[in-house]
Amino acid sequence: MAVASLISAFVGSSIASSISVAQSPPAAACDPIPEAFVSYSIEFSSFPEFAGNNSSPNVFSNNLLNNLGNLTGTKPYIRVGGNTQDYYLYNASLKTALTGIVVPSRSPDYPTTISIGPSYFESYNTWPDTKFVHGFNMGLGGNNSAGWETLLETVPLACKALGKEKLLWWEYGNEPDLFSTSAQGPVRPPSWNEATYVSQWLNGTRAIKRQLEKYCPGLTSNSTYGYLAPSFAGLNNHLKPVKAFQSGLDADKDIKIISSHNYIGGATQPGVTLQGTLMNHTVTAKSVDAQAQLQKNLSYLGLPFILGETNSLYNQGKPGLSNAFGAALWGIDFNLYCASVGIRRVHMHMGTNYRYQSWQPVQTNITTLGTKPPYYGHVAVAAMMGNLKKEKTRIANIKLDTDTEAAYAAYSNDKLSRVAIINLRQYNYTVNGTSSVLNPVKRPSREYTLNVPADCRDKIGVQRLYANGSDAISGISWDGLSYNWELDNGKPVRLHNVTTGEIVKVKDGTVKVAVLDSEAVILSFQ
Ligand SMILES: *[C@@H]1O[C@H](CO)[C@@H](O)[C@H](O)[C@H]1NC(C)=O
Ligand SMILES: *[C@@H]1O[C@H](CO)[C@@H](O)[C@H](O)[C@H]1NC(C)=O
Ligand SMILES: *[C@@H]1O[C@H](CO)[C@@H](O)[C@H](O)[C@H]1NC(C)=O
Ligand SMILES: *[C@@H]1O[C@H](CO)[C@@H](O)[C@H](O)[C@H]1NC(C)=O
Ligand SMILES: *[C@@H]1O[C@H](CO)[C@@H](O)[C@H](O)[C@H]1NC(C)=O
Ligand SMILES: *[C@@H]1O[C@H](CO)[C@@H](O)[C@H](O)[C@H]1NC(C)=O
Ligand SMILES: *[C@@H]1O[C@H](CO)[C@@H](O)[C@H](O)[C@H]1NC(C)=O
Ligand SMILES: *[C@@H]1O[C@H](CO)[C@@H](O)[C@H](O)[C@H]1NC(C)=O
Ligand SMILES: *[C@@H]1O[C@H](CO)[C@@H](O)[C@H](O)[C@H]1NC(C)=O
Ligand SMILES: *[C@@H]1O[C@H](CO)[C@@H](O)[C@H](O)[C@H]1NC(C)=O
Ligand SMILES: *[C@@H]1O[C@H](CO)[C@@H](O)[C@H](O)[C@H]1NC(C)=O
Ligand SMILES: CC(=O)N[C@H]1CO[C@H](CO)[C@@H](O)[C@@H]1O
Repeated sequence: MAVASLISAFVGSSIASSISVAQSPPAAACDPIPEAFVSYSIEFSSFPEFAGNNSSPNVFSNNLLNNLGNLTGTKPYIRVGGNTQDYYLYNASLKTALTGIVVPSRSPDYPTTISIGPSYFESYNTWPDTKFVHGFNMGLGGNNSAGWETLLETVPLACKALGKEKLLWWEYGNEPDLFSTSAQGPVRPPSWNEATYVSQWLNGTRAIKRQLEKYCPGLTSNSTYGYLAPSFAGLNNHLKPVKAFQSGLDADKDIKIISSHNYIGGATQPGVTLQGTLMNHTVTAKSVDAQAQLQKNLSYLGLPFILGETNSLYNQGKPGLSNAFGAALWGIDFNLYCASVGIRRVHMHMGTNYRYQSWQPVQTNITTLGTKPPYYGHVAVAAMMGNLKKEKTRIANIKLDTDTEAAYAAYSNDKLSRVAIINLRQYNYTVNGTSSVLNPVKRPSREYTLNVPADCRDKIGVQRLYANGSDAISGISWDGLSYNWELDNGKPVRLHNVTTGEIVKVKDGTVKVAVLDSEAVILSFQ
């Protein structure tokens, strides 16, 4: 068992803690983590900006995806969907990939009236070695004849663009549990329930299958045809996931993955703060534990369970929180905790100009083109996972006593390989909104003492995810590397002002490592 005891004692002004780490995976550890654990979900209407097209591929995005692929062995899987998945209509005469109308009262962040043209599907060509989930429109598909026409017309375009190589699975409908209550405008009457959802889902997916048989017959076998579902927004909305399955959602046995969506809270929800909501392991664990409960309730289906769309705060994130370094630290805790409870993959959601985005793919008059802090958290998660194609890796949470720190152990081929420590105590780099290293409060540091494997080297490598504070929105580095757009278009660049190659020495079977408030470290034992 990964029993961990934490003994805290004040040593001068810093706190020393000792963590005991089990040398082999806990008995209850989940199956090894499948490849592409670190994945993304991209808003349907933003996909052409993230990926570009045949004549103008978005190389910056591809570089960022490669960085993660180089760490874990597989580029992130991309789910193309989200709210706008249920708003688009197809227009064969449209010369551009997408046109949209933003109605601020419905949402200031994305269009709610959308046309896509044939060139939309070019965006599936720009990232080599990447697998996708394409989101079909159920919101309008099951609402009116134009929506139904769109469904029939987009199947051939999507299946030909993707083919066997690039297609992961399909999705029909985003968050249909909110179809009759959506704040962006309902697309179903109040009578909408699990039974009507299931009958319409079966009706739509059977039509997709018929189109595939006609236009992409190579994509209709059991190994190439299937869905993520039900992609509900929550566990307790108007429609419930367990009841949807009980009502026959998988009658055709074509659901390959159970997909659920998760947000920690809302961007405008009162009382949401960086320290109290995101940099708080108790809150993160509680949110993920509810998903793990759903996973357990649906385990009789024998299907993998993923978070097909997730991020910090719904409604595209809160400025100053979701786009700050503190959210990158939250992302490490969140992803590793998901891995530790057996969630098989996590798709972090993003769209152009979204506050919680990992990167902004194009320059707009709202958000600067560039790599954003949350991306750096995903790099740290990928580094903790290691190459998932080469090694069987399991992640275990190490229980600590306070909710402002978190620790995890990674076991590769059943051997302790790495430990991550995330110091979630908020340290502000700016004071009252004024950028300054003149913050009169010196940045505290905690010293952690860990036992190390008996056959371990006498020197342990330490990598740090660093920024000037939890409120920093730039100047982030992982192990001394920057992935910023302005340096080398998202490729890693070594910074000369950040220490790297740090080593701690083993003494009496233990190592000590200091972790600043608002910093994360990974120790590598092998
Ligand atoms: C489709 O796009 C063409 C070209 O932009 C436009 O003229 C036409 O009005 C559009 N049709 C619909 C139904 O929006
Ligand atoms: C491809 O992308 C470029 C840059 O955004 C754009 O100017 C061009 O119109 C796009 N081509 C098509 C066919 O949509
Ligand atoms: C059900 O499928 C039929 C075609 O088979 C289609 O005309 C109808 O619009 C679909 N209804 C819904 C609600 O999906
Ligand atoms: C279609 O959507 C409208 C709202 O835009 C809703 O009032 C109506 O009930 C929906 N119709 C069906 C058949 O779901
Ligand atoms: C269909 O494929 C799934 C994996 O996608 C597999 O678990 C299942 O056994 C297959 N079913 C049949 C009937 O081959
Ligand atoms: C973390 O969240 C828990 C549960 O909401 C709360 O009791 C605790 O005070 C929070 N801790 C911090 C440091 O905000
Ligand atoms: C799962 O089942 C437990 C026990 O019946 C129940 O308390 C919980 O609400 C369920 N959760 C979900 C999301 O279905
Ligand atoms: C920002 O850009 C959008 C189109 O991309 C445009 O509609 C809007 O007017 C611009 N706003 C300002 C303040 O320039
Ligand atoms: C950091 O800044 C936030 C937001 O301005 C503030 O609520 C918090 O008290 C500050 N924390 C510290 C430790 O100064
Ligand atoms: C920040 O603002 C608070 C309240 O407005 C004030 O008491 C404090 O002195 C300010 N701190 C600095 C360093 O300016
Ligand atoms: C290192 O330099 C980069 C710019 O090249 C800057 O953004 C970052 O804040 C610096 N980091 C430190 C720790 O000073
Ligand atoms: C597995 C993977 O994605 N590897 C990539 C690592 O990065 C290089 C470019 O630097 C790619 O060519 C590889 O495909």
